[in-house]
Amino acid sequence: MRILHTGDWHVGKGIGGISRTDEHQAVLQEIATAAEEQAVDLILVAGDLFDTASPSPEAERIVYRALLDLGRLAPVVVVPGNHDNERRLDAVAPLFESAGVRIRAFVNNAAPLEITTSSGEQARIATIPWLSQRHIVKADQLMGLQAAEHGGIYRDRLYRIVEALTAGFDQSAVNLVLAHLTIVGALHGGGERTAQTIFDYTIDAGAFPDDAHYVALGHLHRAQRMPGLCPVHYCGSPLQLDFSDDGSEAKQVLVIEASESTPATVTEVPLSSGRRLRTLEGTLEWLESLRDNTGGDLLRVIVKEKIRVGLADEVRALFPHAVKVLVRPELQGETAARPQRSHNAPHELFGQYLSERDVDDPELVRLFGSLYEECA
Ligand SMILES: [Mn+2]
Repeated sequence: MRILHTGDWHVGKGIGGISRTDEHQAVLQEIATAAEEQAVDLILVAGDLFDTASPSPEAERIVYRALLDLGRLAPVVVVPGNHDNERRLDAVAPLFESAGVRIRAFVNNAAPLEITTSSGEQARIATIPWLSQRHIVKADQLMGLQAAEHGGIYRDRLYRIVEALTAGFDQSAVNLVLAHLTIVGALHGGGERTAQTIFDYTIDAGAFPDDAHYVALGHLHRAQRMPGLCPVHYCGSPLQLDFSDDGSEAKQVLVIEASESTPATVTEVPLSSGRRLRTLEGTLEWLESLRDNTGGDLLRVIVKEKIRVGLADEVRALFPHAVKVLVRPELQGETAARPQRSHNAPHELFGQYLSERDVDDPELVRLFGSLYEECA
């Protein structure tokens, strides 16, 4: 059985006010092409299809189109991520069912999904959508598990849910887990919500049993294998979503080959539709030397110059497609202890302010002086 693992699409996410709709459409098309070329029997989508809980109609159109395209190639199984609105996905689940797409929005019983592929092989899939602290107790109760009486923490509960969902794994099927969660020790790729990847919300990769053929994870945007008793993989996001993703890791989907009696082999299939997100940093002279070298990249430009009025505009003129221009960001937004200022005249205060910010612009000082004269 060949299985395609993707997730963390984040459709609807732009960057610095620039839409990435075209890239999302292209990369989802590329994923469908990969699924077709690899002749996969099953497709797993590991959450964060959307970037927000109330996506635009455009984002919905792109995601629904992609799911329908994938559903024509092989059975598709979807769990919501922390960015998705699970109730909204649950609402359209019956419509997608008829198109070969199973959306498993909630943990509401201990039965894994059983799918017979077109080649007649059996897949058994334990599905675990993103479970917030708020919802995990409810999921626990719905499954009839013995909730810890007091102070049971997220990790313990999630552990028990994994245990219950995988209890039926045996030799009669390819046993899979599809989940949106954080594993202890996993590396961020960029663009994740920090509040939802903190320590309390993590579980150990060892929670997944050795009779699982493969664990398909979403949530972290960097593709990586986690050490566990069975193959546990994040597929990563298909686009670089944030400048904190330095682009050093290739974007990809994973294709898994497994049978009831053989362990999984995992192959990376690279994706190339996304534009590269790059950070350029240096003096104006250095940046000028790079201006014809940036292709279609989405740029963050960090300028290392003494600050003066119009500097950022000069840089924007050099790089009309720059998403962000930051002039000496290390000097911005500082709230450290400030010097005593209460007895200084306005022009002295302004002078102090400029020198703290490493601004060297006599014209600005002159302008301040004349404006102050006018108002005083
Ligand atoms: Mn995500």
